[in-house]
Amino acid sequence: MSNATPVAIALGSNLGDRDAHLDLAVTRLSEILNDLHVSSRIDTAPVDVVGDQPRYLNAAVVGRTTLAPLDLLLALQAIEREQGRERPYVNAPRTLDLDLILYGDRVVAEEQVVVPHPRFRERQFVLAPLAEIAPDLRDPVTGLTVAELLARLTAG
Ligand code: PH2
Ligand code: MG
Ligand code: MG
Repeated sequence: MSNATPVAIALGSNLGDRDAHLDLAVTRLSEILNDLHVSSRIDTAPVDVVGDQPRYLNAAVVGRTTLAPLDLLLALQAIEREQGRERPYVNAPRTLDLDLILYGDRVVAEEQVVVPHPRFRERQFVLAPLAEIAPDLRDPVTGLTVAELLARLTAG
């Protein structure tokens, strides 16, 4: 559906069979998004976490949706739960994390939905895979493309 909104989603896993969790996520995302493009996977050191945590497997997808932002978010959370996601504390190790990064050019700051993701501009583990599949996608807040955000981050 070409009039659907382009969205970007970041995937992360650092608990259990990381590849299997991302495989399932991609299968489910292909069921709810049109025109899905999937990045390669990168093994990354944990960022902003307390204590010793396993390394992450990160990836990104872009696709198109007619779901409203909150409905998309609820769908992502249902996929996380299907993979046994638990939330014992902030940034705890997780089987699967699906973060809504961009929803077209919409800027939403509501209690349940915040998009663009507030920290994605500082996160190489989000920008690098996203730049591989959608370098020209634009952040509505800074006006910069994903490729420009990544260049800015790696230059700084
Ligand atoms: N996710 C976090 C916190 N830290 N570090 C890496 N490398 N990859 C992540 O996906 C990640 C993280 C919170 O969601
Ligand atoms: Mg996250
Ligand atoms: Mg999350």
